[in-house]
Amino acid sequence: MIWDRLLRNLHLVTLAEPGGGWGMVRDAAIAIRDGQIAWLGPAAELPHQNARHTTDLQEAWVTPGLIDCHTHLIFAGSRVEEFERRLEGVSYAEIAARGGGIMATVRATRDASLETLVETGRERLRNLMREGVTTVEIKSGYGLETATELRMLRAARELGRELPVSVITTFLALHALPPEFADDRRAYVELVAGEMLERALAEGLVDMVDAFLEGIAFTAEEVGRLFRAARGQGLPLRLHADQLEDGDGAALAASFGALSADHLEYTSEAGVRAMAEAGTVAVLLPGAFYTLRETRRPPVDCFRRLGVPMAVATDANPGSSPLLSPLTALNMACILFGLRPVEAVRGMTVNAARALGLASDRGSLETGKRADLAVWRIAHPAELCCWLGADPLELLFIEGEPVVPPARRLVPSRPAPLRPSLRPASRAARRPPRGR
Ligand code: DI6
Ligand code: FE
Repeated sequence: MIWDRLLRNLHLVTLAEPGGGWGMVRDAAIAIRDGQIAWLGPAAELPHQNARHTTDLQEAWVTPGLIDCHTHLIFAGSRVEEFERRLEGVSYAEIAARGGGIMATVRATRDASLETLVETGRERLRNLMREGVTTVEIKSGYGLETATELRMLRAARELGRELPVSVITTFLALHALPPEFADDRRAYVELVAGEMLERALAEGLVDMVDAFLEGIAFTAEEVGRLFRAARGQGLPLRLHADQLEDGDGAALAASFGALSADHLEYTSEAGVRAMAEAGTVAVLLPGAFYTLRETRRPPVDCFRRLGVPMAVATDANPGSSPLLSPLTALNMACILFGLRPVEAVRGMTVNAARALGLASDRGSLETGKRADLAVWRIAHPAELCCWLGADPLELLFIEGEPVVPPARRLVPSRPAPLRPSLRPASRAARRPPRGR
C-alpha cells in the first residue's frame, strides 16, 4: 500500500496514553493516507517507505494540532476603554451593569457587515493557527437578535470554508439580556429557545449550544429552557459556569449531560462530583482569570482527584480575555492554575477534543485519526508551556496536507488594510497627486 505522505526524522508526542502522559516516541515516523494517520511509531519499525511525498522534519517534535475549544472570535469594535476602566478599579460586573462590557460589543457587532466580521475574524484565526491551532470553536452571542446572531454564525462557517482549519460553531444567544427585553426577560429566552435557535438550525449554522449562567447573565431556569429545546434537537451542550460566583453551574451542566462546563473558578466539590459522574469536561480559561485579575482559582486538585478531564482554551474575546495566543493560555494554565505542562497540552488536544465531542477522530496521534499535526522546533514538549513569545511552530498538517503557518498580524481588531497614514509609503502613494 502506497502512502500519500511519509513524515520522517521526527519525535512524536502522541498524547494517546490512557494514563495521561506525553506518549513520547523519539526517532519516529508518521505515514498518512486519505487525510488520516495510517501508521506511526519508531522509524526503525516502519513497514515500508513507499509514499507519494516524503518529508524530512529534521528532528522536530510533532504533536496533534491544537484545539481551541472555547472562543468568541467573531465580533466587531474595540473594548480598550473598558480595559482602562478596569485598571482604574471598576469591575467587569459594574461595567456590564452600566451597559458596557458584552453590550458594547453587541452594539458594534449589530452594525457590522458579514464581510467585516469575516475579515476581522480571519485575522484573529490566523493568529491562532500561527501557534498550532487546527480546530477552533467559535461562539455567537454578540448579536442577541436573530439577524446578528445568524450573521455571526455565517461568518464563522465562512472562515471554516476559507481556511483549512476546522471550525465548530456554538449558538450562545443567552450571553446577555439585550436592552430591548429589559422588562421582559422571559420573552427573550422564549425567542432564543424558539425562533432564533430554529432559524439558525435550519440554516445549518449550529454545532452546539452554550449559555452564560451567572448573576450578571441568566438563571438556571432560563438556561434550562434553552437546554431542553436544544437537547430536543439532539444538540450537544456547553455552559459558562461559576466564573464570578458559585451559581451551581457545574451541577446544572452535568444534569443536562453537557460536554463541558467552562470557567469554573467558584465550582464546589459537589459540582465537580456531578461533572465526574456525567463525564463533563472542565474547560479552564486562564486568559479571563488573568485579565479580570481574579484571585479564586478553579478547583484543579479536585478535578484531578475525582477524575474530571481538564481542557484549556483561550476564551479569545474583546473584553474578559483579549488573548489570541493558545501557547500563552498553556503557560497561564501552568503558572496561574498549577497545571503540569503535560496536563496543559492534553488540555488543548485530547481533552479539548472531548469538550467538542470530537475525541473519536482527533486530539491525539493514533492510527485512524485525522492527520492534523503541529510541527514544533523545540527540545522537549514542555517548552510549549514554558516560553512566552517564542514562536516555535514550524509547520502544520491539516488532514495530511501541509499548511504554512500564517504570518502574525498586529492589529486584529479592525479590517485590513491599516489606515493609509500608518502604511509604509508605497510607490503609488508617493506618486504626486494628479492635477484636478
Ligand atoms: N464569559 C466570558 O469569558 C466571555 N463571555 C462569557 O460569558 C466574555 C465576553 C466578553 O466580555 O465580551
Ligand atoms: Fe467565554
